[in-house]
Amino acid sequence: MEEVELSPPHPHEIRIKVFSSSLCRSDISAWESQASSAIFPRIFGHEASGIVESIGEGVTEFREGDHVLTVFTGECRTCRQCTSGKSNVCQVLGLERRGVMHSDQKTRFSIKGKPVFHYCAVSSFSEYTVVHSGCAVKVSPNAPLEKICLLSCGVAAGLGAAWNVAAVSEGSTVVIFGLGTVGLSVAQGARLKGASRIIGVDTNPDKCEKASDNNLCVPVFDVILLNFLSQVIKRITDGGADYSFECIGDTGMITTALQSCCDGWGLTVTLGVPKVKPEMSAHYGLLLTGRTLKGTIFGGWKPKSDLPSLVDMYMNKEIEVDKFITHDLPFEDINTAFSLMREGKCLRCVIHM
Ligand code: COD
Ligand code: ZN
Repeated sequence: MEEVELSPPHPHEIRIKVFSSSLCRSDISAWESQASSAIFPRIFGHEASGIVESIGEGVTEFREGDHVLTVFTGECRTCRQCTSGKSNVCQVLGLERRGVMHSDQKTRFSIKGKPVFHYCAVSSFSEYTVVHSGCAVKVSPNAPLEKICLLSCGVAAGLGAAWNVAAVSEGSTVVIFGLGTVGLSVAQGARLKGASRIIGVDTNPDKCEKASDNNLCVPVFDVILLNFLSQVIKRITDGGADYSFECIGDTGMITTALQSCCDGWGLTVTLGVPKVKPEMSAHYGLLLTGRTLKGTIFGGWKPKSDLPSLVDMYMNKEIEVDKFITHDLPFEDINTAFSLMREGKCLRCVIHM
């Protein structure tokens, strides 16, 4: 824990009093990944809710006191991607990887004049943060901020992968690799679209148990099956699933996911952010026989356009969020959240500022 200085919001930025921020696997992956070693010190956290504390010049859509969700991949609403109707990968405010603000490539945090870098343009493991106004979205003031923070990344990413990216159809078979919050949210999305069979694979028996307790999928504990995983899945799904999802963050599993779906129309969606080895390989025959591999960030949702309605769906009890919260922790115990996730003992830890 350190005292950090935070500048007022620059033009088109807002300063947010963070209310709650849940820990997502990619906070840990980015911390441990070799690729980001140059961007320290930095403040992680990107799955958060808060209240607007002040607004910069030119900001018209937010007012002090507005309830917001942060958005780790922004939406400018004017670039080629945003206006295409086909993509949520904004060219202006998309995923920020260098730890600086989109507008001037500088940081708003500092310690004794030395820059402290941002993460994914959000940095919510802090009492206050400054974000571009395109990297936050106003939500209903009636929604509980300590729950809906999960919609700012994990739960929405999983639901969107099933609904927007795969468009899971009624009666279909689905295999999900990795039963963390992201994988279980894919399962929830698939179930709501009427998938007839949802098989979940995880190496951690506790995660399998949580998945079956929540009645989200039929779990398979993959250590037992080791190298035969895709063969076993092919057998139990009559030649392969209609859809498979990689929610582990292991590029090696993309091959297994492709092998586990069927010839002709099998679709593999990969959501994981890998910690090591970003390259992937697969036999070309898997694609020649009609499979498709799709990647997605944030489940294809356009955050500003789509998140308010996901919050409303939660308020109307059409989607579940609460069951993914296994721990609530005060900010001073944030390191416990990191340990719990590293040890595979939690789904989401919500950290309260
Ligand atoms: N086989 C099966 N399961 C495995 C294996 C394996 N070889 N290795 C690990 N697992 C399991 C773990 O036991 C764990 O249960 C699960 O995989 C991963 O879950 P969590 O809880 O660690 O992680 P999540 O659910 O928070 O996130 C996982 C992703 C890997 C998908 C992560 O990259 C992510 O958060 N993506 C979010 C989507 C996105 O767009 N992110 C961009 C910035 S956040
Ligand atoms: Zn995340």
